[in-house]
Amino acid sequence: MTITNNHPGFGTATLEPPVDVRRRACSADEFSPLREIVVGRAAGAVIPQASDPSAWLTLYSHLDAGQVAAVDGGALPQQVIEESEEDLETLAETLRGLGVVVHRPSGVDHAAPFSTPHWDSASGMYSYCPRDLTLIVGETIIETPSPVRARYHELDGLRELFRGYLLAGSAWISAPKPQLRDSLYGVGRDGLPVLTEDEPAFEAANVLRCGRDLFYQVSTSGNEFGRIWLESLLGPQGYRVHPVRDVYPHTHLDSTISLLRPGLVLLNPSRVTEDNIPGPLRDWDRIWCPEMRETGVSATGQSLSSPWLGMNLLMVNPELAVVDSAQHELIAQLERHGISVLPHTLRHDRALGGGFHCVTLDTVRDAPAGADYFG
Ligand code: DAV
Repeated sequence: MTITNNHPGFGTATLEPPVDVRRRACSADEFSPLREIVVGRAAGAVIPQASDPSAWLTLYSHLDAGQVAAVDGGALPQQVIEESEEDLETLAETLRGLGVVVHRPSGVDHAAPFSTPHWDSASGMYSYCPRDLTLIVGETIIETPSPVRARYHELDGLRELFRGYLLAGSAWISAPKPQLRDSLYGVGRDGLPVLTEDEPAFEAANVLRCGRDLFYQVSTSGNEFGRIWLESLLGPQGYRVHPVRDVYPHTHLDSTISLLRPGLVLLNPSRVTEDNIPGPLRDWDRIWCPEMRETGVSATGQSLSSPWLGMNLLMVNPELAVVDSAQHELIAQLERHGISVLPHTLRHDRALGGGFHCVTLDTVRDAPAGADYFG
């Protein structure tokens, strides 16, 4: 679609999507055949200072105040950035080779400090995990209200792309801008940080999509208020938002549950039990994820994620997955269930806190929006 604005005195402005945006965003689940995707970038990544309560809460929520005081943020070693860029480009090449249109975030200066009337942030964070902050539900692009202060401007890197999808016919909305005041961050009796219910706050990676049904994990990166907001938006459109509580308290859902295809789910046996498995998934066949092969946390000596990042896989279609090449047992299990695997590596996945699901954002999949997989 080309739109021309001929306002007198302002010359002519033509609104056109970027050349690689030819259709609207449309992505309704985690497994239908992939057509377009964003692959993240490591360049410019900065780890937020843990002295910020929102960074403590979402990056180091397993550490108490004493332990987190010893953690350093800041720019990552150049080698980590370069090797991660190589690995992401290899992933992008593989996907292109399968006919998938690959978008990349544009450059953002994540090192720049910024502030609001309520707080200062010493830096931004990164464009490594496009999954984290944008939730695509059918043809609607939803910018989610991350509780992390350093991530406030992160979606600048996807703005050009979303502008293109809007011109191509997608809806593009943002949740109420969170204020992220100090009162959003508390400390529990165990000395670990908690997200309060001050305002709606959640990250897109707290959510898994499955047609008409969405699973929303209540955790340090998503509160009940955020779930209520999402439900207020999607409920009237016929979606069901299922809360996932008491399964995993730290951040995202995608190293705990992976939806592989209709009727088949991969579950993290250290977190999911017969008692807490989300109701709609009870009738699905399960693969209990085998023990992860420990891949280490690389040059930084610090980790933003658990070893279970190995189950953070990307489904290309219901018969094909991109999986960490080190996870031989998981790969064998998937193959036994008829899923072929493209083994890939992200050498610094744990240092940067993102596996193949995290470092991608599937913007177009061939799936009927609103399909009912549980009806
Ligand atoms: O298991 O450490 C990682 C989630 C990444 N999106 C974990 C959570």
